[in-house]
Amino acid sequence: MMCKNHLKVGVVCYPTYGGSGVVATELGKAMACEGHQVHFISYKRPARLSSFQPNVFYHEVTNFEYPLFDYKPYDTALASKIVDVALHYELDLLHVHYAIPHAIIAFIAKSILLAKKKRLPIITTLHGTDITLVGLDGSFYPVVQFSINQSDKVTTVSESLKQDTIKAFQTTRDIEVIPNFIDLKKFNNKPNHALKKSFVKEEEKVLMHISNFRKVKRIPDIVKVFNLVQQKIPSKLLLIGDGPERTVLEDLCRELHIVDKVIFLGKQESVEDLLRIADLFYLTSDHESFGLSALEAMACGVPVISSNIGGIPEVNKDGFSGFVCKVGDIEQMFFKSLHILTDEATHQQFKKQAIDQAKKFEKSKIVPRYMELYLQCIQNS
Ligand code: GMT
Repeated sequence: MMCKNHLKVGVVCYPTYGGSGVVATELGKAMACEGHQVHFISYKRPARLSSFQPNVFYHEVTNFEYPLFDYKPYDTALASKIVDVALHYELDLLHVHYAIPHAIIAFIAKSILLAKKKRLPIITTLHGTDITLVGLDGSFYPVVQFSINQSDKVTTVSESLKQDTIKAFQTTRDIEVIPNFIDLKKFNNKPNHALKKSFVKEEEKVLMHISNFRKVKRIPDIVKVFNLVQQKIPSKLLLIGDGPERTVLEDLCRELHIVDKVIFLGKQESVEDLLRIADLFYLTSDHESFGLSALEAMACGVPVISSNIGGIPEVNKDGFSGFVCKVGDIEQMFFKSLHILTDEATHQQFKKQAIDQAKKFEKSKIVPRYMELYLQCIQNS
């Protein structure tokens, strides 16, 4: 198996707007560029898999309608699809992203395949809330713990998430830290004055946040910081994405009388175009295993004001690519924003350093680490 030049890899991920799906898709596409055959298995075509690429296959998990099912048994359908794809395409391994429910479904599929005399090693990549939030809930905990221990290889996207996993799940598996990565050809600081002019006047700054607007992101903190900043520096806040917190945010903007200065852009495909027009990016979460959006901003030359939680300090270097502040400390975030924005030379220095920091996570440095792991996994199975 080791001397095979090209692997056949199955990838299970969430197709939705979110970091774990982005990492899974970009990794799969990078592997396909190297000539490996990559089979994505999900309930919807992943967001960043819209255009055709050779060696990339997509297998949709369809749900069986039956009046008895109040809850459609997606997990069973997913396991069956994995078994079918693994047998039909002779997969060498399966890489599942986000533990719930993918790791346990992978284990079930692997067991079924073993009964059919087919080996399928499993790599599970833990992305964050599958461990720090959802996985800790009693309704999932024993299954998550078991499925992590049953995976052939386990990776986390930061050292912080590795420590959280060991602490919370007392896992017996070795965990390898492989951080999120960035394509610096796609995410760069090429200016787009025309696009910037469509949002702000010449003298105005653009502050930005991108996420799925979940509570964990603490976006009201960003609005409150912006409210203070805009009283000192002419600026606008661009909020990109959508999710359960949207109405809370709209209400807050009305309450603070800043509706004309906060622009909600909804979900966007090419975030790199928008990031390039930003002067400062915010990621103020109270749980964050890595913070891919912060890395994307830094790669576009945008300094980051972030919280100090989870894996964020491994990405955003305090005083270099931006500032790392205490969760919920609006005043500190406000002062750090002013420090960067009020002096042009300081701003330019931070912009350059943000790119330097992002270079540490260049795709070409990180993707080969997954490849190495794939080969080890196949060799040991
Ligand atoms: O951050 C999100 O809301 C999406 C979430 C996901 O599971 O898709 O992202 C997680 O995985 C990303 C990719 O590894 C990380 O960069 C994010 O930090 C992590 N989110 C959290 O831990 C909250």
